[in-house]
Amino acid sequence: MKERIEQLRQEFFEEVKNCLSLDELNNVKVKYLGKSGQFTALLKGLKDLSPEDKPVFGALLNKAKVEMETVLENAKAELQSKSISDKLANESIDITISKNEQRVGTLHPIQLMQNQIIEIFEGLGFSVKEGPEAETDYFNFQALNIPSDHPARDMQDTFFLGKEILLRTHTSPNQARVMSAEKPPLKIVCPGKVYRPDSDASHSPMFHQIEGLVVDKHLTLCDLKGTLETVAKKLFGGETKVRFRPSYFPFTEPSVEVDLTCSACGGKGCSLCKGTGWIEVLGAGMVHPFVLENCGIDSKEYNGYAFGFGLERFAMIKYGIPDIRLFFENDVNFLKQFDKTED
Ligand code: 2NM
Repeated sequence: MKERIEQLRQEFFEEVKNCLSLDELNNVKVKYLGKSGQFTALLKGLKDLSPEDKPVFGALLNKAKVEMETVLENAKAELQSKSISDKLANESIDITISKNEQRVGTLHPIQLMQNQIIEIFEGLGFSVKEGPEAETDYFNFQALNIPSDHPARDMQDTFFLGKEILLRTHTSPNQARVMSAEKPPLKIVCPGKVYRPDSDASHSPMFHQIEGLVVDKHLTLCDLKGTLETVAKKLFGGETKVRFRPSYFPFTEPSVEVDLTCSACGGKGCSLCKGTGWIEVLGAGMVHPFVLENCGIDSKEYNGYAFGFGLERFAMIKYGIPDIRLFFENDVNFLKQFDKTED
């Protein structure tokens, strides 16, 4: 009996030592210590021993059992920690792999600016009218009272596509088209691309304008100023003030340059406004009676006001962009700054 206990014990230790996994270890446990295990059989045989032998072998069996269970527990703990460190070694995560990113395109900052401005004008009752970018000499110049010796009509200042056809230099020709086709009262804004052979940090050969036109009875410069002030406050903040300075355009009389209080310093004076507290942002005036008459509107019954501005200039002021060429370089790092979904 004693030899048998010792033999099983040795075999058990040997098998436990050779176990490479928790499953294998469990099999060994069942083989020796399970219900029908070999060591369990010895325990069951105790009852058949003589009363003298019982306590002797009982004590030996118990000692061996405690030992075997301890060895089993230790082996189990060892295999568990080995399985965790194996996992850590084999299942590394490659943090350099690029995520499967699907970038969605965004609206261009000029388009965002245009949408914002159009929404404000629509709220004031203006409707949006678009027209051709290749325009006739008549609508681009003649109808707008631009004389034949005006510098804009020079080859150097306009992209001519033919003798009578050119890339529009402003969006006003579209307003002349609307005035010629529809009856007053009119309240329209014309957004779109315009073209002038100019190129430096503040001029691009193609840029975007929005021009507004209201034709009705008894309009005054005050109506013009009120409209522009409302739009300026919505765009640049409620503190914004509007200032008119006398100017000249062939298609308006009187004509004004319009300044807004500088949105960067609030009118105190800074580098953006060159210390003046004001920024020139648009041109405007009362529509010249000749222009109304050219478009078939009776200038004794109706008058009008009009204004025009460049979207790039507005966006440069609003977002502090130093060079107009940034809008047209298609640099994703520049463009995505305006993408609200990236925030
Ligand atoms: C400006 C400045 C002043 C203007 C005039 C007209 C029209 F068609 F009614 F004659 N449209 N836009 C206008 C007037 C545009 O842009 C600087």
